[in-house]
This record gives sequence, structure tokens and C-alpha cells, in this order.
Amino acid sequence: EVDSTNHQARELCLRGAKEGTVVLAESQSAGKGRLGRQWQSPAGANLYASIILRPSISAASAPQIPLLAGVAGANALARATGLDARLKWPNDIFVHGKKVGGVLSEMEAEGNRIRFIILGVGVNVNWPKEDIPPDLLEIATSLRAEAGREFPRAEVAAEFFEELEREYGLFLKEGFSSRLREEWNRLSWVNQKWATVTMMEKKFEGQVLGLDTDGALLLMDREGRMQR
Ligand code: BT5
Repeated sequence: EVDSTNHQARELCLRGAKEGTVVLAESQSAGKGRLGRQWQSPAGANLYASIILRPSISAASAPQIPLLAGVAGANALARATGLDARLKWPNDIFVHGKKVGGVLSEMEAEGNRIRFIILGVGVNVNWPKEDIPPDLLEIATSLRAEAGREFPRAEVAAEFFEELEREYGLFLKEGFSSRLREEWNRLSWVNQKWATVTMMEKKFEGQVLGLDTDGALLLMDREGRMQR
């Protein structure tokens, strides 16, 4: 058990751990979501992993990494389980309209140069439905709850890491390619839906058109204006 695999990976990274180093935990006492939110991390059921990345890309391109991790995750989960895994911008993996996984990407940079990125991934694998806290039941699920059977966590993890390694390798060569963007759009759970995006104090409302060439989400508002 660790506090958070992202925290442990960061400590290793500061001591010089190489790109590709992975921290896996059985449970987390302080699992983190984005923006200070909590990630429920019970023992014996799910996947909690953080991967150290040291990409030579500009810090401005860093938000593309969780997008590619989402594509890798959705494809890996679909392959491992046969379930229809989808994406909700920017970082959620959905099955049957509920959240089955999330990505938390934390970066350290100097100016526009990335020192490292800690890519954290949580997937609810064998979490029994009756153990999911009542306040999450409406929005969260597990692979087991949706498929009606258990999955070996090591196999799910291996599938995910393989897919991630492939997508990350392509990303380093090609950048945020049109192939990756089309793949994200194909897997999107939100495209065509009416959505509200809250950013700092700003709120955008509109129909989701999909990803722009750089990974920004495109919405068409009521007046027919495109919002990024
Ligand atoms: C995320 O945040 O979706 C990113 C989650 C990343 C978790 C991994 S586990 C390994 C690594 N180490 C860490 O400490 N974290 C990463 P966000 O979009 O902010 O979603 C958080 C929200 O999802 C919470 O406020 C809850 O509403 C909901 N939630 C909490 N735990 C959940 C769970 N296990 N499954 C589904 N939803 C959950």
C-alpha cells in the first residue's frame, strides 16, 4: 500500500529513475484525481499505476499525453474484456456510460522544457458493484460489474502497458497525428452530445464536435459559433 502511486513515482523520478519505470500498488491510502479530488483505491480489486515519462517535447504539448493514454487505455480494455470502452474528454474511460478508469498526468517543467511527466492510471477491474460507495454508483463502474465476470489484473495491466508503449512511441515520432485524433474521435463517448465544459471561471456550453488538431475540445454553441 502506498499513499499515491503518482507521489511514489515522483520521488523515484527525482532520484533519477528512468523513463518507463512503473509503480504499481495494491491499494492507495491517498489516491488522487485531478484538481485535488480523491480516487477511491480499495485493495484486492483494481489497477493503480504510475508511469515515468521523460519526453523531449514542449511543455505546451504535454496535455496531449493523457489523450493518447486514454486512447491506449480504451483500446486495451476493449481488447482485454470485449467491452465497448469509450472516452470522455479529457481523461475518463467509460463503459456503458459510466466511469471505469481515469488518467492523472502531472508534469514538472522548466520554462517550456519538460523535466518529467508522471502518468497515473486507475482502472476499476474487479471492484464488486456492492462495494462501490453509494455516492459513486451513479457515475462509476468496474469491468467486472459491466461484463459479469472477473479479469486477471496482471493481464489487464499488461495489455494497457503494451498499448501505451505503442501509442507513446508513435507520438514521439509523429506528434499528435491525425490518426491519433481520429482514433480519439472514434472512441469518444461525448461527440455529438450537448455538454458543459467548466474551465477556471469560464463555462462553455455546446454540442461536442470532437478534438481539434492540437487536442483541444471543439464545441458548437447555441449561436453556431465554434468554441475551443
Ligand atoms: C481522474 O480524476 O479520473 C484521475 C484518476 C487517476 C487515478 C490514478 S490511480 C493511480 C494514480 N495514483 C493516483 O493517486 N492517482 C492515479 P478526476 O477526473 O478528477 O475524477 C475524480 C472523480 O472521479 C472523483 O471526484 C469521483 O467523483 C470519481 N471517482 C473517485 N474514485 C473513483 C473510482 N475508483 N472509479 C470511478 N470514479 C471515481
